[in-house]
Amino acid sequence: MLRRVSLLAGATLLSLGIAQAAQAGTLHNGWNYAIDSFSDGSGGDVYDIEGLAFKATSDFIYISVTGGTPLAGERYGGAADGNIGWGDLLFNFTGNDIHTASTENSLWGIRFAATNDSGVDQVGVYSHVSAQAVAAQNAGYSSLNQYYNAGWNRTNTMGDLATKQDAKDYFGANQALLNVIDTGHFLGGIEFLTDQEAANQGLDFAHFNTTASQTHTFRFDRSFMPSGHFLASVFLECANDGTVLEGELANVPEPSSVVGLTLLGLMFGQKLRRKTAAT
Ligand SMILES: [Ca+2]
Ligand SMILES: [Ca+2]
Ligand SMILES: [Ca+2]
Repeated sequence: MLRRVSLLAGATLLSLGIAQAAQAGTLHNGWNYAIDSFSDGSGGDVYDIEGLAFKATSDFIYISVTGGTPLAGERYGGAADGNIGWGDLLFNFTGNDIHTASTENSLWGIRFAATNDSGVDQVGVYSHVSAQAVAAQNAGYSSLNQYYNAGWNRTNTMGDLATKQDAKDYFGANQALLNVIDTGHFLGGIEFLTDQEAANQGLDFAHFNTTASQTHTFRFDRSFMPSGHFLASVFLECANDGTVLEGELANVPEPSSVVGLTLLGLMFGQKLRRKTAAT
């Protein structure tokens, strides 16, 4: 029994170590950042995304986006609903391009903007997601090629996707850009953090000299997402800007269970020693 407990505690500690080592991307203060070009927002600052950041603990996944677009979007007469705002965040753990993953309903999606044109009703986290493109009804770009041909290719135009070709391979060159959830399985809600609460969690976009007027930070239960390597993308509804973060979600155990197991191991050890001394 003692041996089994010690082995378990050892294995748990080992996976904790891996969790800390395996985060990809630009790390700062425990967050993984994808910093986007500050000058690739077609239509000006209000349509410019400056960064996407990610942090995982044993209990929560934290996400933050910064840019010029308010959470409730911007009024725009040319959009079917009179408003252009944030699309949904789409997580892809499959290693395939986003169209393939969408066709297979194997994306995860987060609707964080309550007034956008998402295909699902509730704000929250979804698994088994297929995605759809809503730029057409939001006076936007029909494809990545159209966006690039309009002159918006800059350094870091697609965050962690380094080259134009990488972006075309992932999103398709001439296909409509998938930027909101179409269908999915609702897992649960998200909780927004104030800027102060986000700073308390170590969020620090200013380290990368961002100057965007809006930062939207939220968290949700760690158990909603699997472990593994992922690409996460977010576009505005009009596809006037978008970015991609590459990251890794490791299997992180509850710290309380590690402490518990270690204590249990110590107790068993003491008991055994006492028994040995008595005989
Ligand atoms: Ca940008
Ligand atoms: Ca809209
Ligand atoms: Ca961009």
